[in-house]
Amino acid sequence: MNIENKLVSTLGKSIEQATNEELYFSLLTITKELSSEKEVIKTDRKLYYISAEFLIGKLLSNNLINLGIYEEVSGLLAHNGKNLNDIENIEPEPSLGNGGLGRLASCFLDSIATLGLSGDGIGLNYHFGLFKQVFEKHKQTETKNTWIDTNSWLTKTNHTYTVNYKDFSLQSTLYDIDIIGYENGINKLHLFDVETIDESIVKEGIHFDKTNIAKNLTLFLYPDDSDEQGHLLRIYQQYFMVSNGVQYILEEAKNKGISLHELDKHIVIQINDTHPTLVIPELISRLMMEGIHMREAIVITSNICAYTNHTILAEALEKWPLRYLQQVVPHLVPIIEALDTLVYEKYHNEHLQIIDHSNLVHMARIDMHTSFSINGVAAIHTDILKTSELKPFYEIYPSKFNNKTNGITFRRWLMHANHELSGFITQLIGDGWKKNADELEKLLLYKDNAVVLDNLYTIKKDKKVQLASEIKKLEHVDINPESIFCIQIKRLHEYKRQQMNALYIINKYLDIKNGILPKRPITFIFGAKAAPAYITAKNIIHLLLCLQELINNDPEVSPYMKVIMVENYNVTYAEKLIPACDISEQISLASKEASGTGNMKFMLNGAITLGTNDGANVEIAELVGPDNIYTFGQSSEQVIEHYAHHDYCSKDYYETNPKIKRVVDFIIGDELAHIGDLEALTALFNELVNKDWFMTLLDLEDYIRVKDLAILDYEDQENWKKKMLVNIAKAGFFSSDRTINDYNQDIWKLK
Ligand code: 26V
Repeated sequence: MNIENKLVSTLGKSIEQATNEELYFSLLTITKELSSEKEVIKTDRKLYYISAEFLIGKLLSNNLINLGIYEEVSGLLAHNGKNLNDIENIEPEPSLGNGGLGRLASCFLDSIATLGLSGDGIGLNYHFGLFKQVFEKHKQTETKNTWIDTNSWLTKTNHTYTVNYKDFSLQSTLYDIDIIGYENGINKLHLFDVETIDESIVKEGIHFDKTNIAKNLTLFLYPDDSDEQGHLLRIYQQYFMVSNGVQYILEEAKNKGISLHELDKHIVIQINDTHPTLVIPELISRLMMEGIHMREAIVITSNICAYTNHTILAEALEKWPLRYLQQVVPHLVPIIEALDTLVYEKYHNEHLQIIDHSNLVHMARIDMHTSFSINGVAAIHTDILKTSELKPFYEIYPSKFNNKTNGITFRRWLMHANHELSGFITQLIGDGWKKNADELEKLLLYKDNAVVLDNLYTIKKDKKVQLASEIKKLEHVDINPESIFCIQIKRLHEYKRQQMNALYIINKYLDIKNGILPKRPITFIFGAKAAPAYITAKNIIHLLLCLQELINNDPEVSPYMKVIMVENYNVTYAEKLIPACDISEQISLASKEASGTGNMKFMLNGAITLGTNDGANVEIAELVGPDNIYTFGQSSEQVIEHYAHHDYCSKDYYETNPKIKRVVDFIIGDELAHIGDLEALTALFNELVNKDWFMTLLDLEDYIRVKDLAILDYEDQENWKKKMLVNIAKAGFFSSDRTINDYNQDIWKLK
């Protein structure tokens, strides 16, 4: 049956007569049906990618693209007076992730299936996801993000397992989402849930009774952990994920007739950061229940598990008090202790111990001792892991360490997010780049072709116009598509230094007030969620929203600059913001951003990076060359030295540099005090002047200098267009197909 007939028969009416909602649900049903007819991918070995986050984004368009029917469906709809974009608006976006780590996991699933590798995701089915961000009185508040309809991408399976905790057991339900490879077969994303979940216990905002595990387990991703109950709930969640995962994996292996003694020949488990670490003792424990001796179970598990590190921030490397584990999963404690004893017997070195002298269990250390691969996510990040953060481990396990520079799926971040650019590229160089991203380099042939360069610029302009209308609709702010769009979108964190961008904005505002006008208006766009308990991050959002109010309503200033912090930044918003960006803000304190992946998405869409020498920015700079990127700030070596010698003092910068003092003082000046909450602004001011752990003031002057330069260079349009082209042409390296190929060659060896 062709698609039109299928659609009409599912709708029970003509396409013309159907509402967008009816069309969305019919397309969902048909897409699920078509994917169920696809072959499940099989390779010699199978990968399980286990992760607390899968930030999948909306799936309709992507699935249509990967099924190869996007054009047909959008054409059919258009023919009947409907618009696929409007239909997509109906689809709710799940927030099953927080940021880069979760989005990376989703890009990986796309590439794994596209490359025809057998690899499933394992995670949790959070009913309200992370949270939905709502701005009230220039502050972030949180509410639940409902995304599960009766008809959704989830398919209930009949797999169910019992998960045993100390005092009770829970029964799981497994929901699957098909992961459709681009012009290939399918894999699965397995999301476990608990039958007894009770959505009605969420009262105000995101508050709920944290003690009732049977009712609350899968309500939220990263529930508040500012108290002991919150910590325990995280462990309950993590164990639920891994125990179900292991039971599923073992069931599948047994069904294939695999001997558990040889399990390591057939499967590999990639552990995405430390949240799934308990998969290690759980697998050992279950192998032992099957009659395998502990020593052998440890060896098999170590040969199966591989660990990816995504951060060097100490506070993000999980350490659980042993007594919490005793309270939640006492049966795993003897195994963790046994692993710890093995380390002690071999090394006698406290820096390597899994359980430290204050009885904290270092989750990453379990991963590193009991796996065959430890990887960082960008070249500089892996180097820092080896030479400083994880040095003692590198010394004992040098051959386990390897780098896998992150990547992004071009299906979502170019073909879907930017049909115009994607089509134009294909027109120029054919569509080989869709499967072999390196072919984008062919674009370099057009570096001096004025017509091509003009077309690129026109497409960028079109995307800016589209974004402006979206921002008008959603944020009720007018922005000028002729202005330069500087965009910083990512989780709110001090190390990412949104506050430094805010100080630049203050500087520009004061300049304009003093009659120093930019040649062309500038639009500063932000999108970011702050962890609900992270006060400084919330204060930075407050500052940005106050600046937005002040600047956009000042008739003297607003013709020259605007500030917009978009509400509830998510994948869908990113898909609209990224193609419209001129200057991509990647301004983390060097050494702190493991990789970044937004930087790659912007580059691919023809934005120019303004960044520090951090994470994947370093590799972007190597690829495009110094003329096609703006870098500034102190190096990671310098920053690491500052931390080692405790010699950075923000107050010195504040007191000795009048330019810096001027902008920092503005935070607590009258203008903002009229708009915002002086207490919150003062707290932020104090943080910057007296602490500034992530060294905002260290790089501020250089940031202002280089950003001003970039803004000036934008006026040399002919050159700017060339920079755009070079960035797109050199982005091929950042395809997640390349990353996954590397994982497969070096770690997974699936076929
Ligand atoms: C850690 C924790 C600790 C407990 C509280 C909740 C929570 C939430 C997330 C995390 C880990 C964050 C790690 C992360 O997202 N890292 C990002 O990974 C990206 C993909 O590799 C990388 O591009 C980013 O640079 C890195 O920040």
